[in-house]
Amino acid sequence: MKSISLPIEGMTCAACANRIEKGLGKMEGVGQANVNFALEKATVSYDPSKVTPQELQAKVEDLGYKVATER
Ligand code: 9UX
Repeated sequence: MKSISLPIEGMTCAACANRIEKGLGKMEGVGQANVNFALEKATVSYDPSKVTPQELQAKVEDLGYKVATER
């Protein structure tokens, strides 16, 4: 498992963080997904043979938020 930190933009209430956690957590190859609303940051452990950082980012965007940097 690798771990990545993604800066998230566009979360306007704490439930947003939960939505992202659930969405990422359901993905194939994702272990733990933690989203900190105050820090606007997602920390995700994932299996790089099953899922890529690009796919994690795409998921966040599907949910209606943005990842602040390209990865
Ligand atoms: Mo709060 Mo976030 O009502 O998508 S959950 S704004």
